[in-house]
Amino acid sequence: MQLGVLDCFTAFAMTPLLSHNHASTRNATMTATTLSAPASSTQILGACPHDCPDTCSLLTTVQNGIAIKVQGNPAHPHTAGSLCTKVSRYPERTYHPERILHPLKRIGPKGSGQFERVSWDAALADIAARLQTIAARDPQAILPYSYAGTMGLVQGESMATRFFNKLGASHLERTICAAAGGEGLVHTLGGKVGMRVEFFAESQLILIWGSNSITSNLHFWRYATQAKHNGAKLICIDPRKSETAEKCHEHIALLPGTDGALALGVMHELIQNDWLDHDYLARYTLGWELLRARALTWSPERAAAVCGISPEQIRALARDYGACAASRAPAAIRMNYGLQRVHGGGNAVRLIASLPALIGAWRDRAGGVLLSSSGNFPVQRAALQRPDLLAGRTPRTINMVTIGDDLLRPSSPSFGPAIKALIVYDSNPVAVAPESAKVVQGFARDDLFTVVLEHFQTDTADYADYILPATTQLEHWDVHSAYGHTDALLNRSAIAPLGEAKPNTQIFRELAQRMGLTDPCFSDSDETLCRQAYGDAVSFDELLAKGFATLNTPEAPFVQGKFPTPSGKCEFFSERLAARGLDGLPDHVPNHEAAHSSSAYPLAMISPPARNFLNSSFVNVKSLQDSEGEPLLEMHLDDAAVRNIVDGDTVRVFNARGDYQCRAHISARARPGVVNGLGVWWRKLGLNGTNVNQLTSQKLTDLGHGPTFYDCLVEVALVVS
Ligand SMILES: Nc1nc2c(c(=O)[nH]1)N[C@H]1C(S)=C(S)[C@@H](COP(=O)(O)OP(=O)(O)OC[C@H]3O[C@@H](n4cnc5c(=O)[nH]c(N)nc54)[C@H](O)[C@@H]3O)O[C@H]1N2
Ligand SMILES: Nc1nc2c(c(=O)[nH]1)N[C@H]1C(S)=C(S)[C@@H](COP(=O)(O)OP(=O)(O)OC[C@H]3O[C@@H](n4cnc5c(=O)[nH]c(N)nc54)[C@H](O)[C@@H]3O)O[C@H]1N2
Ligand SMILES: [Mo]
Repeated sequence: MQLGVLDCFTAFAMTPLLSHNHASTRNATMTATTLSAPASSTQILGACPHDCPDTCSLLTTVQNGIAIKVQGNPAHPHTAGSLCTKVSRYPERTYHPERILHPLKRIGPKGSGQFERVSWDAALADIAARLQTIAARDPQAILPYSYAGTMGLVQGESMATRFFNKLGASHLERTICAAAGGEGLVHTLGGKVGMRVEFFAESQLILIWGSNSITSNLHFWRYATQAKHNGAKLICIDPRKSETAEKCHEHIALLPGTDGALALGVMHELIQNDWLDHDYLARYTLGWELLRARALTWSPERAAAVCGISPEQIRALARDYGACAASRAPAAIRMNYGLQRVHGGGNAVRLIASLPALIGAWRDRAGGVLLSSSGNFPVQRAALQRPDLLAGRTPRTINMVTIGDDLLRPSSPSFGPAIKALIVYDSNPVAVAPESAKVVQGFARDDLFTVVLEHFQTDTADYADYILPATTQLEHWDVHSAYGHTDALLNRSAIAPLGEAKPNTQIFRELAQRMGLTDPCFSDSDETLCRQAYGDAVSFDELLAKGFATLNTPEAPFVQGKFPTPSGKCEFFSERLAARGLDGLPDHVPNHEAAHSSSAYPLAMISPPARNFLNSSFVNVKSLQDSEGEPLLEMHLDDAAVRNIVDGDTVRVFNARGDYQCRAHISARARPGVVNGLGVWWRKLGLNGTNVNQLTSQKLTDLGHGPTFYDCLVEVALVVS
C-alpha cells in the first residue's frame, strides 16, 4: 500500500499510543509464511459492532497476527462471557475467501457484478473527480447512504459525515429501523430511556412485546431466564410463535400492527377493575383523564376483534398486569422494534410505554419498560460530525426508506436535483430497503455514479461503479454506545487490515484530501475521533483499561416522575404532537394494509430476523447459511391446505409490488392469516433472484417517517414445476 500524507492518521498510528502488540502483525495475512512465524498469542479487547441491543464486549485471540478466536468477555457483566452463534463466527467472516481486499472498478453492465482490480490511487482520483463535477453544479445531487453495518461512533458517522457536511451533500434521514418507536418514546417518556436491563432479573412479570429476544437480544434473555427461575411469569406478544414465545408461559399471537388496540384493551380492564396507582397517575402523568376516556371505548371485545385473538386473552393479560398494581410485584415490559414496523408503530409504542405509569410500575427498579437505552449516552455528536461544516447551508433530506422512489425522481423544484451520486457504506440497501424492484431500477440507472464501501460483494455492491474495501471490526478502532444496556465500549483493532482494506474513516480522509478539503478536522486520527466520541463525559482511560465503562444512570429512573419530557411527566397527552396538528393522545392506528382488508392479498406477511443472520450480514457465511438452510416462508397448515401447498413446496409469494419465490415451511410458528418470511437473505441467493423486500412497501409510519416492513399483504401460490 502506498502511504499517502494522511496515512499517518490511520488506525495504525494509534498502535504505539494505545500500546498493544499489533505493530509486528502489520502485514499479516493468512499465509503459510506468517503461520510459521514464532507463536505469540494475545487477547485483544473489542466491542461487537452489530446492530443489536446487546453490544457485547469481545475478546479476540490473536496468534501470529491472525485472529483465531472471538469470544465474549467474561469480565463484562452484560456479555458474561458468551456470544451469539453468528458473532462467534466473526473470524470466519473476516477471513472469508470472498472478502473484498482491494478496490474494484465496474467493467460490465450495472448489476452484472463484473469488476476489475484497480489501485487505490486510480480509484480515489476518479471518484474525487466525478464527485467534484457533480458538486460543482449542485452538491445536493450527492447522497450518502449508510446505516448500521457498524454501530461504531467513529467508523459509522464521524469522518464520513464531516465529508458530506463540507460538500453540502443531501442529508439522509436514517429511519429504516427504529424511528417510529424512537419518536413514540420521546413523546411519552421523553427520550430513548427506560429500565436498566439487568433489573429484569428481579421482575415478577415480564411482557416480551414485539421481540424475539432469543434471536435478537440474547443477553436480555439471560436476565429474563433468571427472573423465570425466581418465579416470574413471562408472556410473549408476537404474531409469530418465535423461539422466545415457545419458552414463555404464555403467548398472545395477535395480528401484525394491532398492538395499540391490545394496549388499549388492557387499559380498559385496568380502569374497569381499578387496578391503578392513582397516586402515581396524579403526580407523575399528564393527560390521564383524556387517555382514560379513550381507553374506555376499547372493550376487550372491540380490541380482540382488531387483534384477531379472544377477549379472554386480553382480560387475562390485564389481570396479570393489574395484579402487580395491587401486590406491588415488579412488572416489566421488554419491547423491541418488531412491533413498530407498521403504520401505527409510533402510536403503539406510545400506548405500551404508557402502561407502567397506570399501575405505578416505575416505583420499582424491576418495573417499567425498556425499548431502547440509547438516550442515556452522552455522545458528542457535534464534535464527531461537525455540523458547522455546513456553513449555514441546509441541504434537502432524503428518507432512506424511500430510496427506491427517490432514485427514480427527476430534478424538480420541489425535489431539487435528481440524485447523481450515491456513496454507500455500512448498509446493503438493495437487499434491505423496501420495494426492491424500484430500488434495483434506481441503482441500475446508467447516469448514477455509485461507490460502495464494503467487506463483500453484496447485492448493492453489484451495482457499484467502484467497490472500496473496508476493514472489519477486528481491523480498526472504535467507540460504541448501546441501545440495550448502559455501558460504553471501546474496540481495539486486533489485527492489521487485510489486503488493502481501509477503515471508513481513512477512506473519507483520503477522499477529502483528493477533493482539496483542507479543514484540520479531516486530519483527526482515529484515536482523536475515539476520544472525541464522549469527550470528558466517559473516562477514556477506563475504556482503555477495561474495554467498557458503565454510565452513571439511576437504578429506578422514574420512581418520582422526572421524565425528560417538557412537562417532566409521563405524557399520555403530548402537546408537542398536538402542536404539529397530530393527535396528542395515542390511539390504535390500523395498518396501511390491514389483515382481511383485501381479497386479492388475503395474507399478512411479516419478515422478522432469522436467528443466524444480522439483517443481511452473515448471509454469506457458510456455516451460518447452512444453519438457516434456504429462504423460507412459514405458513399455518390451514393457509397452506386451501392452496394445496405442502411442506417443502416451492411457492410464489406476491402482491402488486412484485413476486418472490421460496420454500414453504408448514409450521406451528405461523398463525392463521399471517405468513412469516424470515429475513434478510441476499437477493442473489434467492430462488428467483429476489428476497422478501420485493413485496414490502415504501409507505411510512405514523411517527418518525419509519418503514412498514411488517405491514404488507400478500397471496401465496404453489409453483408447479
Ligand atoms: N439474530 C439477529 N439479531 C438481530 C437482528 C437480526 O437481524 N438477527 N436485527 C437487529 C436489529 S437491526 C434490530 S433493530 C434489533 C431488534 O430487532 P427486531 O427486528 O425488533 O427483532 P426481534 O426482537 O426479533 O423482533 C421482531 C419480533 O417482532 C415480531 N413482530 C412482527 N410484527 C409484529 C407486530 O405487529 N406486533 C408484535 N407484537 N410483534 C411483531 C416478529 O415476529 C419478531 O419475533 O435486533 C437486532 N438483533
Ligand atoms: N423485510 C425486512 N427488511 C428489513 C428488516 C426486516 O426486519 N425485514 N429490518 C430492517 C432493519 S431493523 C434494519 S436496521 C435494516 C438494516 O440494514 P443495514 O444497516 O443495511 O444492515 P445489513 O444488511 O446488515 O448491511 C450492513 C452492511 O454493512 C457492511 N459493513 C459492516 N461493517 C462495515 C464497515 O465497517 N464499513 C463498511 N464500509 N461496511 C461495513 C456489511 O458487510 C453489510 O453488508 O434492514 C431493514 N430491512
Ligand atoms: Mo434494526
